[in-house]
Amino acid sequence: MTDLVTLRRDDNISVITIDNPPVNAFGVKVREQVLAALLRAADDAATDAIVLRCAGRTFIAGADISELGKPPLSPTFPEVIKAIEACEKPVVAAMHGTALGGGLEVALGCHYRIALAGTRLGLPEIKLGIIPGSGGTQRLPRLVGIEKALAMIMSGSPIPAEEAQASGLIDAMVDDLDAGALAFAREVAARRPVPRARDRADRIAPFVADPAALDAAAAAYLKRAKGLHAPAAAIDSLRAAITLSFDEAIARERALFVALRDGEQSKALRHIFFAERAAAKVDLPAGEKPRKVERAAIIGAGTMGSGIAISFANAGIPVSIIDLAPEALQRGLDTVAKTYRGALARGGLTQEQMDHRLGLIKGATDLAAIADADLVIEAVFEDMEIKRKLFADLDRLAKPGAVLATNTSYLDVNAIAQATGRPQDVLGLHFFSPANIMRLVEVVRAEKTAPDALATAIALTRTIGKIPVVVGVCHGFVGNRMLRLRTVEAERLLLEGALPQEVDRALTDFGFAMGPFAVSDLAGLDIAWRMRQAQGLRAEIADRLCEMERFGQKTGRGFYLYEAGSRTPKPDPEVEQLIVETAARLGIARAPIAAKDIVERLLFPMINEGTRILDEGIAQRSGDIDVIWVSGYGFPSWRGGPMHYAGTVGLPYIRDRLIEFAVKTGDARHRPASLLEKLAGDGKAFVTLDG
Ligand code: T1G
Repeated sequence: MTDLVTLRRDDNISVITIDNPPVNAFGVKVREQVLAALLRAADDAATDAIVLRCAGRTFIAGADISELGKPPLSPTFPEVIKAIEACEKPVVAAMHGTALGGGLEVALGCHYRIALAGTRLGLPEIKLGIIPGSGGTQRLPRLVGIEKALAMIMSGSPIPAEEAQASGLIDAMVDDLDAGALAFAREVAARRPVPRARDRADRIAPFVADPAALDAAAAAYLKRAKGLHAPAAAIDSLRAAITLSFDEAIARERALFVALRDGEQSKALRHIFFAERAAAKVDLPAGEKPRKVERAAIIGAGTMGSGIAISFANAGIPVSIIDLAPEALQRGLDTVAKTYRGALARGGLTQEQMDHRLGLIKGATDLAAIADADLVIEAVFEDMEIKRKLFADLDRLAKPGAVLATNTSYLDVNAIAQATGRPQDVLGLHFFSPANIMRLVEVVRAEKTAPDALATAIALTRTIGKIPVVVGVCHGFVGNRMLRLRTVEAERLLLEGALPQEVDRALTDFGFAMGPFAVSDLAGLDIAWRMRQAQGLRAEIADRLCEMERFGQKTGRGFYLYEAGSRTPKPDPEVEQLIVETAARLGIARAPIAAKDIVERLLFPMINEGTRILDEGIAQRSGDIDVIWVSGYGFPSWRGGPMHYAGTVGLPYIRDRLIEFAVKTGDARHRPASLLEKLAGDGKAFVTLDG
């Protein structure tokens, strides 16, 4: 036997150990060797019971996701699980770490399940656009009931071992996995027949008697499943559990799983899974390590600063919020406390956790308070002179080797770095608002940023639960630079014939959570207005709305109307009139625009800009751009981000449309980027550049 799976015997118990780092994914080689080990143990006269466990940091974390895009290889998951379940000797799954997806399905095929305290168990398939394809939708409800299974399968979120035990998913929790597993196996070694999940009927009985109850229970989940195929398939598969025989239901589950696995949505979501992980990679020169970060300091107690501070405290890292204005500091600290109280009220954390986290956040009104911080994040007003002056002060006050980060969303990080005598320690950490919730962070690598400073920023942002993506310096970095094109185009569409609600609807139907005009109203129109003024730019409609003091939700009027206390946008005839009059004044003949054309006008120019960003090396991979758009800008994850989506549309079509847009608008930026022309000509997709 090779080293992926080992079989040893401890007296009358055979122990099968999987050792396939990093997460013991159940790839074909592992499946082959587990099956062989199982058959040997089953045949071994000296063995009374079998333990299945894993070495390393976790029990099987599921299928090898990279195998899902390839033809299935034998022995398949269902074949191995069937063999385990059919074994006449008791098989005990001994779990630790994260037992996920196919990993949990293997455990469900075992006759008993025990877990180390701290283990998390779940079926996250839905997050990959698939359903559990190896019995999960059949065996789980037989152990925990339909309602609990529904919750686990539809959310994809793992549950802790305690909850798993309370719900009947596991038989015991242990503090020492090896000793506990052997003891448990000895206890059940003589029991016959072995208990098999497939034979259990008691937990699903209420729904077998009343199958319509499933639809009622499923309705709330399906409502949230906008655009996604997997949730409805999961319900179908659960319905099979209560209306078909076990074997028929297993076949139904497999068919549903295979159709999803081979579909575009799962492909897109798997792309995002790997792209998220790739985006956080930097090659460090040999021997270099990330610097230690034990304390952080945030400068600026605004919405951004307090949100960032909360993220640190949530991860258990002491953090100071510094604001020179005492009232501003107090407001920031109040925001933090209010956020925690809200979470407490919603049951998101305990009083003890809240007290602990609040205790990690200290306020100060003196910059000298950064002296002991290993990482300083500036989140003050977006103004180059203010930032340069601040960084000159940081240079004087910060301890040697501290990483100095700016949260600017547009400005030149090189120029900010030059205000210090230590540009190697300076980089950008572009958080998104609200910073305690949004997971994306653009980690901006400036010209002189040292590799270990960059690695520190990446490691740290991962520690606080964010998704870091490394980008280079340019105006607006990756996300906002692309967004700018969409914003300009959205305005043009108004003048050419669309209304704000039509533009927004086209994008929400595409899968975005919100359309561009609803987003502008939420963010406040005045911010972009001020920025346009600073750059000498004009937006006919948005500028006029600002002149009318229609700043969006905060003034109750923007592109839409908002009734008092409501966040629901309502179309406003006054805005329509403004649009019609402006178009007439500019000599533009308005005509209806189809939703498909709206989507293409908004997204193709962004894809074009994304291509330039790649060509300039501002983003390292097309997948990085996709991660930015999915995790920071609401691009539907099941479309895989703009660059992946471009591949599904076809680059030649996008090129041709861009040429039309350039002619129609007279905007030279819409001429296809040279790299886009090249890829379209060669019949290639962006991923081929990613290596
Ligand atoms: N397959 C392949 N590679 C995987 C993997 C997987 N299932 N899980 C993780 N990796 C790689 C990952 O790309 C990274 O690689 C490294 O492992 C560490 O991961 C039949 C079909 C387990 C909670 O969805 O949720 O079973 O970048 O950085 O933060 O019905 O990984 O280092 O080269 O994320 O400690 C269901 C996915 C599959 C679990 C660990 N399973 N994984 O988190 O490390 S579908 C999942 C995770 C399925 C069945 C169906 C997390 C983790 P690299 P990491 P982490």
